[in-house]
Amino acid sequence: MADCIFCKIAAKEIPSSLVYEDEQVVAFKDLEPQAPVHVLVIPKKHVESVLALAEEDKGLVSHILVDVIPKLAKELGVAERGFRVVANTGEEGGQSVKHLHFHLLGGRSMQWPPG
Ligand code: DGP
Repeated sequence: MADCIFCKIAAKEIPSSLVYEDEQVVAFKDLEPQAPVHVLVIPKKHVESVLALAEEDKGLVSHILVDVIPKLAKELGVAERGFRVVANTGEEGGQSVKHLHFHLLGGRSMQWPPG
């Protein structure tokens, strides 16, 4: 989608620190890391948010949550101690980039409730 920064990252039109890529997904380091490990996992296809997911995206979401995030958590060394997966959605959810993304955060103790 034109003017979507994450579409441009997925298309390699703007640089990022890529940590993973396959046909459906890319993962890259967050520009403003909030934890020692802070990676964003995004679909290559433009989907605005969790709310915009459709029936046809079930396989994509399951690929991200079942295959990609656990694999990355292990590779990045946070699987054993624990980590957090966050999909900020909409204005009050704190979503600033309108392209679906899953934050994978780890390497420190997380607090609850979130801010
Ligand atoms: P959210 O607030 O949930 O929409 O998270 C968006 C995240 O995206 C935020 O943590 C900062 C990150 N981000 C924004 N622009 C860029 C960029 O151009 N490159 C990278 N690597 N991260 C970005």
